Amino acid sequence: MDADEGRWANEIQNAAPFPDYMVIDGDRVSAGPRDRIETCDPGSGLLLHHVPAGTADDVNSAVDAARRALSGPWQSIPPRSRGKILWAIGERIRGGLDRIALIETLDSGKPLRDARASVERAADYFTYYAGLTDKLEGTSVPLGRDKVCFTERVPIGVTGHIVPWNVPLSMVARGLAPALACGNTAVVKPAEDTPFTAILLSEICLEAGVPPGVVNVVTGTGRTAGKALTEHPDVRHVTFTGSVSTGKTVMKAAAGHVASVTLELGGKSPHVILRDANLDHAVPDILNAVFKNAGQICSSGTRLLVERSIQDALIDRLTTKTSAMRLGHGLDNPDMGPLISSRQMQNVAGHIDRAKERGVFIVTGGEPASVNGCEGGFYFQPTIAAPLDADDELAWKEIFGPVLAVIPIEDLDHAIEVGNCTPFGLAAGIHTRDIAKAMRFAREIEAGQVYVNGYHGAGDTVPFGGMKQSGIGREKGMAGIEQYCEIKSVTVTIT
Ligand code: TXE
Repeated sequence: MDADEGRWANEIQNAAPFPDYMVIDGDRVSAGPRDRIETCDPGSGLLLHHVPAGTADDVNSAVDAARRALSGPWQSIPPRSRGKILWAIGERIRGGLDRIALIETLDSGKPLRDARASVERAADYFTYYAGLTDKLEGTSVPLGRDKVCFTERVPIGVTGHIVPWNVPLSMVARGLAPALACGNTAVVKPAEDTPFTAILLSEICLEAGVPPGVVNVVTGTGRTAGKALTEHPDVRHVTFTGSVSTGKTVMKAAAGHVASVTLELGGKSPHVILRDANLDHAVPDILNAVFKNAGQICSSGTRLLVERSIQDALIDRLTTKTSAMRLGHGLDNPDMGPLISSRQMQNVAGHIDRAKERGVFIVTGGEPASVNGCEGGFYFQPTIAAPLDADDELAWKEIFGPVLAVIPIEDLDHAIEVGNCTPFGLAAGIHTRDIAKAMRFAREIEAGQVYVNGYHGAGDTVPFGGMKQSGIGREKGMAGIEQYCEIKSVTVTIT
């Protein structure tokens, strides 16, 4: 072991113990004779620890526990008290921020400052939805003198949450907090690569007063544990974030027992730069939109649609900044961290190699990167490909890595046409000083969220979700509640 490898081994040792169990009905369930799934630190490639490879039987136990908890003490806790428990979860997450963020960085590779921000975001989801528990009111419907009709919002029941690896804790919290606020119970299946913070969160829930069985975590593969969860007839709603193809599988499985779904899938979001844009402001925003989390964000601004007259100047400025970006281990707070796994690195490299074979010009980057002291890590250079035809594969396929595809456009109409020409409809951004153009873009672009002069400009209180193949349903904000309640009407005839 060389000195640098020794440093990362020490960091991992200091962060231990990692939670290596599932949480079912409030109990820790360790691997025992089951297979285990190993997870590693993407920054160094070193083994972190392992978790149980949960089976269909584990999922059955967790769903049974969640079903019992639904009709148990959870239901008799008044809404305001439920809100206090959610608030306490948020506070406990904040109290554990240093350790949770450290584990999130080691497990996902993201820079520590981003891990800290996403742990805070997770806490914010709980405090936001804590305030809603006693405001989930119904309506009354006028049916005439001899009838009284009212509606109430009731929980759906057991909810399944299948979570990806790119923003692990915050994505669990994004679904779990509104699900609990509405009085549901939950079974969470974290991603194979990043299981630890979901387990920590389930224990925080117990400490904050959530009764056993309300929040269960089954670790394991998508093929086994994920599949069993989506096919379970007692799971009434599935919240899934991940790839389009797995999303379709999840939707089919849920259809088997007519469960509802929230799907947050892929994207290839257009970021339009018109010639009147303030480039001093746009350049850092473009880079943040595409390279944050090493490009592993579904809503990243990966397609840069640039008005032709400013294309060369803008590419020069982006290239200078991009080639100076510092890659490194997440604990060193670099400009950009590693990709999640060698599999993801090979995916990204494959896209770029095929593009090069087609003759696509890579302005900067385009290769796996070697980072001093992190030789085992999964780093890829921040990459710009320009200029691209809108129908080149690199310009419309999701890559989920640090790759910016630059496509020249003639004017706003052309930008809208090119912007809408993918199967996705997740996010879109525009930089312009012309408010009329910005508003027309916002109206005509097919995207669940539009950012004007500041990508990723919203937050956890703003509804988030996709159009077209980017998904179904909305998470975050008030809209996030809708997925987790049923509306029941009661009509009384006055006799
Ligand atoms: O995703 P999967 P993967 C995209 C991104 C990435 C690609 C592949 O383009 O390159 O997906 O990543 C669980 N039934 N996104 O393979 O397969 C799995 O265990 C039930 C976009 O990681 O979608 C994990 O917990 N569950 C994205 C989760 O689904 C199943 C975030 C996601 O895995 C399952 C991540 C099954 N049959 C990747 N198969 C975003 N929208 O933010 C797998 N899973």
